Amino acid sequence: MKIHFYDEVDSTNNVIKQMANEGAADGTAVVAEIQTAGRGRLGREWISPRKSGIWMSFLLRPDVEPWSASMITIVAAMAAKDAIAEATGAECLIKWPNDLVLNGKKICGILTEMKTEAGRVDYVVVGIGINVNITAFPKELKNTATSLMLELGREIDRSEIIEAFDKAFARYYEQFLQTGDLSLIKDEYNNYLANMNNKVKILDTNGECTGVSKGINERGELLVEDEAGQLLVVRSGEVSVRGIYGYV
Ligand code: BT5
Repeated sequence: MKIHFYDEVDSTNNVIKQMANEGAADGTAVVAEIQTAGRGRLGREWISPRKSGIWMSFLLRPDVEPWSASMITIVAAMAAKDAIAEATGAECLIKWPNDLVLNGKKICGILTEMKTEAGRVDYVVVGIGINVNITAFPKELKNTATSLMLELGREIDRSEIIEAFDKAFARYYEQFLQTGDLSLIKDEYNNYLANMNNKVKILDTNGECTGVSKGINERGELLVEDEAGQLLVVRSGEVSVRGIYGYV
């Protein structure tokens, strides 16, 4: 990755998109100290206070079909999990598809966006937010969000995590490109999946249902066994999956 450092941006995903439209190369990355309009999925807000997190996006130009680009979120989640473990020793769990959790609270979120042209991927932007040295969250996030500092009780060097992420992502992304899917990654992902073999609730625009999480398949879809013993295939997108006892 070739990283460009910024002080303040609206959203690092926006900065990378602009660079992509101007012809930036695969592997271009942006890190900012603060985001004034950090985004989650579906236009939700991502709070990104100054100097206390990793607010980072990078550009990929894989030669893949649009449907497979969402798998890159899974690739990035694995890399972020490894990076945090390597730099701090903390073992996060993955909340499918795009969150990392530590001690039951969200510590990292991933926002993957793409541009297509003539049925092919023109580019993919992967945005990662890791709460590193945040000391307090707004009231509405207190029960669901946390930071490495709050969990580990010490200040963490952000650059070590970025460096470890760069290496881990290169390794997993290579595996993804080699097969065009997640067949080399899914078993390890499932080892770290929150609620694996537990009851989960799937919420989408049509309502909700419950079943037992059986982990992801090689396309990154979540398999959930319903009460009748049928396997449902849940695609990422406008769904969220929760354990039945709360946020995770
Ligand atoms: C995500 O969305 O989790 C994706 C977050 C991606 C953020 C990165 S930072 C760099 C890049 N630039 C951007 O503008 N974005 C990316 P989602 O699953 O929709 O979760 C959003 C929800 O998480 C919000 O509605 C809040 O409830 C909660 N939230 C907001 N800020 C948070 C934080 N810092 N830590 C934990 N939870 C947060």
